[in-house]
This record gives sequence, structure tokens and C-alpha cells, in this order.
Amino acid sequence: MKLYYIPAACSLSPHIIIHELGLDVSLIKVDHKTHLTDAGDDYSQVNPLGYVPALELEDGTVLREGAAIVQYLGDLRPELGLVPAHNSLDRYRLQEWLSFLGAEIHKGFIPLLYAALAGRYVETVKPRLEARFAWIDAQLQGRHYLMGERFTVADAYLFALVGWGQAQWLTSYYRADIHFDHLHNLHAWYDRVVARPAVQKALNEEGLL
Ligand SMILES: N[C@@H](CCC(=O)N[C@@H](CS)C(=O)NCC(=O)O)C(=O)O
Repeated sequence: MKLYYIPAACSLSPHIIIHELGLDVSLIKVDHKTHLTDAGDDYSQVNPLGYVPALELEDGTVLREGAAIVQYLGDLRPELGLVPAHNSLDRYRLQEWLSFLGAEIHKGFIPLLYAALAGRYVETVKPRLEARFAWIDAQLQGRHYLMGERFTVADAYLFALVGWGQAQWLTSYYRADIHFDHLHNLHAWYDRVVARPAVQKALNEEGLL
């Protein structure tokens, strides 16, 4: 299999999961401006929409959309519990988290990141995104991970998104004007997640350490 990624982008989430599962997957880096791979190939041939992540299976089939990719990967080794069993209520809770992170957090960041790049400030989305992070912080009260005591694919997704904000304790890459230092549950969660060998390996491979 091949994972197409841009360093520090949302593709960091499936990248982490690949290492959690101990899978041997080729990493193909895509340039975020030219959309060419390191080998000079046109990434639009893989995903005509141009964005990462994309997972190419052994038979050449391409799976797009991070939420689908991490569930596909997690289901390859169900005994590790990175995705709860099909048809269980917890599976729908996981999809609830992945949908929330995708629609309410991931896409909430984009105008802020563009604004940071353009040197302009966008007021409208910031308070919403901050309120949502405060809500996540409250959900983490008394829990080790988003779904309870077990790390799941949703934690890998949140880890990639948290890296786009600001806090002293973050291994941040992009720097949108969203601050997390006051969110103590999120901080404790971050310390647990960043210490995982799979996360360290993925960060190292993306040149983020
Ligand atoms: N709906 C997609 C969105 C993926 C996405 O936003 N990817 C961004 C990085 S986080 C990207 O590749 N942007 C580069 C581009 O669109 O050219 C998913 O959830 O997988």
C-alpha cells in the first residue's frame, strides 16, 4: 500500500495509524504547492481533487477521505481496538467523533490558516473553533482518550488538527491563532498521545521533531 501525504497536514492521522498497526506502507510525499510527488509525478492522477490523504491499495485502488482511510486501516487489525467492532454503538460513537473532527474542527481551521498565510485575520470562525476546542477539553475530563481508556483512530485525527494551533507544549507546524494553553485536559491528552511510539515515528518521518 502507499500513503500520499503532505508533512503536518491531516494525512498525519493515517500516518500515525499505519505505525500503530505496524503496517509496511510506502510513504509518498506530495508538495502542497506544486502537487507533485518527490518523484515528480502528478498527484492529480491519484486524487483529481488534489488533497491528501490518499491510500493506494495493492491492486491500485485509491481510497480517499481521511475518515474512511483510518477506518479501513483500523479494520485490518481489529484485535488492536483502534476502531470498535462493526455494528457496535461504539463504532457509531467513533464515526460521530470523526465527523465532528472533519466538519467542525478540520474545516474550521482552513480559513484561519489561509488568513495566517495571507497576513490577515479572520474573526468569524475563530470564536467557534475556540468554543469547540473548549468542548473537546470538557469531553476529555476523566478520560485518557476521546473514546475512553483506549486510543482510537479519532485520537490520531485530533492530534493532526491540534498541531495547527498554538500552545507551549505543542509540536506545532502551522500556526493559526487558536490557543490551547488553558485547556488542561487537552494538554494531558496531548502528552499521552505524543509519547506513543507510532506518533513519534510519524512525526520523525515528516520532519516535524
Ligand atoms: N475531505 C478531505 C479533506 C482533506 C484536506 O483538507 N487535505 C488538505 C490538507 S489537511 C490538503 O491536502 N490540502 C492541499 C490541497 O487541497 O491542495 C479529508 O477529510 O480527507
